Amino acid sequence: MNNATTNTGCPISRRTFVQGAVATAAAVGASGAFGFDIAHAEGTIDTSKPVEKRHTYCDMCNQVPKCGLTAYVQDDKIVRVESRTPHPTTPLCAKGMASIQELYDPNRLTKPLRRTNAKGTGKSEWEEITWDEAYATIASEFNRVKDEYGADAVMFYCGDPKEPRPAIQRVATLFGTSSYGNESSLCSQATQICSQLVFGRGLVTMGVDPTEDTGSCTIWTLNAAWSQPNRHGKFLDQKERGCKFVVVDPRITPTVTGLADVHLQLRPGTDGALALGFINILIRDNLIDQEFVDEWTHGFEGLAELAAQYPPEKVEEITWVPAAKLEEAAHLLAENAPTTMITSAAGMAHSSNVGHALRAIFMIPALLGSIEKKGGMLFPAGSLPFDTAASTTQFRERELYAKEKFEERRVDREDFPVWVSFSDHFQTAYLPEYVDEGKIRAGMLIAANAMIWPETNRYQEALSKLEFAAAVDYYERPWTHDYVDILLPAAMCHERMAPFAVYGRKMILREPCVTPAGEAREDWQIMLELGCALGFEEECFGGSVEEAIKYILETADIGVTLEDMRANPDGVDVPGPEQQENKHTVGRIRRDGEVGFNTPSGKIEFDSEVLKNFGYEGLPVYEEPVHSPLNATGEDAKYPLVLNTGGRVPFYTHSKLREIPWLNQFMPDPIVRLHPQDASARGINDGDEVRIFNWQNEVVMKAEITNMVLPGVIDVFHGWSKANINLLTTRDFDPITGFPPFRCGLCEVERVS
Ligand SMILES: Nc1nc2c(c(=O)[nH]1)N[C@H]1C(S)=C(S)[C@@H](COP(=O)(O)OP(=O)(O)OC[C@H]3O[C@@H](n4cnc5c(=O)[nH]c(N)nc54)[C@H](O)[C@@H]3O)O[C@H]1N2
Ligand SMILES: Nc1nc2c(c(=O)[nH]1)N[C@H]1C(S)=C(S)[C@@H](COP(=O)(O)OP(=O)(O)OC[C@H]3O[C@@H](n4cnc5c(=O)[nH]c(N)nc54)[C@H](O)[C@@H]3O)O[C@H]1N2
Ligand SMILES: [Mo]
Repeated sequence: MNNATTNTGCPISRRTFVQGAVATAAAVGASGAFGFDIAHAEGTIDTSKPVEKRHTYCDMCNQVPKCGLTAYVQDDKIVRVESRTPHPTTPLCAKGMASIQELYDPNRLTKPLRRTNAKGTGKSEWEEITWDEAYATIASEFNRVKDEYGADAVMFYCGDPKEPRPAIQRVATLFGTSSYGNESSLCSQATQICSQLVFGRGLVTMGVDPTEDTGSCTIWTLNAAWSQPNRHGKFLDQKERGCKFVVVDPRITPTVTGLADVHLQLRPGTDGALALGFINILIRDNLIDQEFVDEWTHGFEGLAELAAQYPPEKVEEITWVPAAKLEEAAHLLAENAPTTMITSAAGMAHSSNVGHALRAIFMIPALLGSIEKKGGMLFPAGSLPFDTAASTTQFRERELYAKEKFEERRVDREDFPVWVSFSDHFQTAYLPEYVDEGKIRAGMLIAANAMIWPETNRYQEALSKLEFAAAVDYYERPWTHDYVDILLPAAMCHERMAPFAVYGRKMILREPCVTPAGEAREDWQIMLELGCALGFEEECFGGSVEEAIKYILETADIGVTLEDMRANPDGVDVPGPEQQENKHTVGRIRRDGEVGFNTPSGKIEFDSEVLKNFGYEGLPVYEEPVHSPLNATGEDAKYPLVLNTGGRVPFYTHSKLREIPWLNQFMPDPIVRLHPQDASARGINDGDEVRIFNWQNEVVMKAEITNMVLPGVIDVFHGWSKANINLLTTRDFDPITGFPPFRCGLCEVERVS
């Protein structure tokens, strides 16, 4: 199928635009014109009493833009929230504004609970217990499993929330287990690994946003308008200044309509072929920076041979992107080199061939000589010594991890050796297998959600088979907590201190704005107290979060103390080195101080020596998604629609926030977006109930008919407990990264009569 005629000028459906606009209006109303009205909370601002303004940062989207939030506090209660200004990331989106409704939701967990009926046998029943009882039970179960099977049989796991992670990793390492995992197993780590393979350095530490020097920016997946709104604002500023944008996305999103000079609307999962198409044109038309390529890259001849097999016409057949559009995009990038940069995100990483596809994408700016150039892809120099959740390697006990050779014992060693080389947390893809093989027998699940894995039922089964599991969350989530023995209440962002925030070279302390609800405690406190119960009283600072932060500041060794941060609530600026171009030419990129890049060849690797060493193909070969509509045979031929899942919506984060009145009004029910052609071929009208099914399972949702999606592709948001689309996604993991193909499965849709 060729969509040259169908994807031109189709506006996004009016309904979708209106939804976004209303979400914004509600957020403004929440703090502005309509005053205070929290559906769940009691009270409004009592003007006869003093109101104190306190500051924190929001974590409603689990991410790390850490948008500034100002809380108005009366009698230890937050009565209003608004954006903190000035602040490095502002303003708050609709989710941040609505955070007050989650904070005061009467359904929040407020007491530690112990199960009184059998796991996974219907509705959970619980009894209240004290924190001391909870810690004592967890410690005794973990120590029992450790004594019988070794520490690695105890898993510590954290979901998408980043804030709790340093404390979890510290306690896991002190306890002695190499089985620490987190949701990066299907989020950002594929990008990190592919960037490491090509450049010898992870992309998070690279300047992945356009700057005022950038001539062209390719947004290869990423719908920041909905997934990171204040980052989108920065893209819009660059657009206004004159930066040109290419957007690669199968859907017509607000990011596309707001930014794209060229939109490449590809079939999901075909990014690798599209990237080779770019490379083909750049080489064919002599648009590459031959001098840079000769001096600083490795494997060019092989790459050129591979790309020669992907002329634009063939790429059109595979990807459905019109050849003329691909030509236009490739030339636009070349015209702006070396101030050409590419940014990417999870959207395209969810495919069974991401390990090669993402590498091919990263090779494009390298061919154009845009690496280590201002306005291109510049590795920052001299970053502060903190990770995304503001902790140091000393705090996370990385020395102990290395000294005790945890890496050699990791459960994922055999399955994902490349992953193991670049990640100090295990790839959770084969968790069900590890449980079945007896390698993992107990678990501590912080901010975990079983519904995020493909074939969710396999993971729920695995959790229920654990000899013992405890979870920490804001809410009881039956789809996960029906399989645990103990459930602990977590304090929300407005109620906690750790971690502080780091924005470039600015550090801002967080202090709790109010006392936590009921007996809820913040994740760091819970982990440190558990660490004490496990016998690490001194290493866990007697359970004190404040002492932990002092230790982090001490080990960062940058001369900033807790007192300094308290004295400067708007932030402490730490002076740093100037940005510098071409650092690879003066030995400032490689760890050993030699010139070049931190790869085995010392160069940017088109042909990966690391991959070849592990027996993989070194060049970025293209492979069709495991279940593809092209030449489908057998069972696959019965399911002609591409199943594209997980495209973010502005008002929900994964499975979260469905309970928030200010947010759930915009999408009260799960919807599936279908192109008008596919809908009419199946007699489906807008708003009809439809069955989405494949060989694995089925779910029921409402149809939304829209030109936002390509014909032949359907779009479904994940995280609905009443219609979990991950019952239909498959465990066909990418062999290099272990990532699942959330974005490119197969299915059929029919009307529920
Ligand atoms: N089909 C499909 N599946 C996907 C994706 C997709 O695109 N398509 N995307 C994948 C990606 S990129 C990701 S990151 C994952 C998301 O994976 P998860 O993070 O596992 O998803 P959430 O639904 O946000 O679940 C977080 C849970 O933690 C709780 N929680 C939130 N914040 C905190 C906190 O600070 N402390 C504690 N103790 N609890 C907290 C919430 O109440 C919720 O129950 O989903 C993945 N799954
Ligand atoms: N409101 C909200 N914000 C969030 C989240 C949330 O749940 N809700 N989740 C957070 C998390 S954990 C993450 S990882 C980020 C994700 O951030 P984004 O990557 O921006 O999120 P998505 O909307 O999942 O994907 C971006 C785009 O990728 C496109 N896409 C889908 N399949 C393909 C493909 O095969 N190839 C290409 N090139 N593009 C494809 C989709 O159409 C979508 O428009 O968002 C974060 N921000
Ligand atoms: Mo993610």
